[in-house]
Amino acid sequence: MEFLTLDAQDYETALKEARTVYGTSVRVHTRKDYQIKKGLKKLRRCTITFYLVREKPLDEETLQDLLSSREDTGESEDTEKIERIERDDGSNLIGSPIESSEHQQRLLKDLLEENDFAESYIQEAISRLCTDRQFGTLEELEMAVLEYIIEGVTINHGQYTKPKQFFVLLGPTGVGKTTTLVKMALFYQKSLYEKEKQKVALLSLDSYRTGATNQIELFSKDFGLDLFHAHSEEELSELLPTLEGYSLVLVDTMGKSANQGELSLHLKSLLRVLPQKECSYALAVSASHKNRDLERFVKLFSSYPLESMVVTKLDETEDIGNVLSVSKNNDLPLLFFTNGQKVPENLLKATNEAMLSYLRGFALDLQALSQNQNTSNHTL
Ligand SMILES: Nc1nc2c(ncn2[C@@H]2O[C@H](COP(=O)(O)OP(=O)(O)O)[C@@H](O)[C@H]2O)c(=O)[nH]1
Ligand SMILES: [Mg+2]
Repeated sequence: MEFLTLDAQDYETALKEARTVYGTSVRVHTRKDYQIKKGLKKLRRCTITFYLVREKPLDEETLQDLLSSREDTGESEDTEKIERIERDDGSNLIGSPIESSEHQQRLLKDLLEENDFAESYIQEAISRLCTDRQFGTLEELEMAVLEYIIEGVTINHGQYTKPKQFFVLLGPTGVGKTTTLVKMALFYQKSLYEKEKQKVALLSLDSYRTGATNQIELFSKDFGLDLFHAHSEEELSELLPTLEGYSLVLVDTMGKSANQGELSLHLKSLLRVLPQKECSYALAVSASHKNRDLERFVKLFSSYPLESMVVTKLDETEDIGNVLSVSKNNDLPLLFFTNGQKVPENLLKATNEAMLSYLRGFALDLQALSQNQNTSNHTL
């Protein structure tokens, strides 16, 4: 079998160029992502090695051929990223052909299920991607799935660069609101207000008088953050002139039990004291919650004008499909991810790159693909 190589600015371009010349018979064997220096800049490049097939499924012998020829090259896994997966249907190469529409539906369903996407999400994806469409290879199918996933997610970019003055984080008790707000305060102070010190403040609204304010006090002391407390409308009204002096006030809320925050009329009337036009409401949920629980929390807090979703505890789960399904289903843009208890380290902007890093089961090299995403939105 003859192998051909092609070099381009990125993987997608290389594949497109190969297909322009050879059509759909192109099957990628390996890819190599690397960087070259051009002046002060570093430019990404990608070389693909591919072969051509007749438009019929590869037989077992050809597959073996392919695998052994790859072993013959003796190249190390470090320099060549080999696209190989182990699937129980026997296809084990990214270029493996897809034989039938049932086959492609099964591959799509398996892939989305493996990532814990909701059943309704999977059904919609199948009808959107598979109706009247037959993918030639696993790679084509996976690229379409990735596109579908990424298109379905919105990110609240404005909140990173031009946040409203008050950011109110709602959500069930124990989900990580307080910890996340401290991380966010440090993120904003560093990224937006580094030169003008003390422009970010924390405001703790302990409407239940739970006494759970110790933790936030310790954090603010440790990190030199300004912290304010209010238990009543009067206290909050009195604080407003002082809070006006801050560019960003991150508002911590708390309830007595997982579901009570949103039921608190007291919290609601407290929040009404804030200038509503300057308030951005977000819901904190844990990535380890089941899809059904996530939907329930979105409903419970739906009386607030939620603008975004903060997803905590990504370190405690391997899947992100549940969160992406809920975000899409409720048109709720993503804002931040947290992936551990460490303050301020374990906070990520909800970029496509971060999202891709949590997807699994793909034969495609998602890490390399995510490097091609817009680097201006890099994780922190
Ligand atoms: N593993 C993990 N734990 C977290 C994360 N964020 C917060 N926590 C922990 O979750 C617990 C509850 O956090 P807290 O901020 O008090 O939640 P709140 O009740 O919503 O304010 C604490 O032990 C935090 O350290 C995270 O991203 N990963
Ligand atoms: Mg708390």
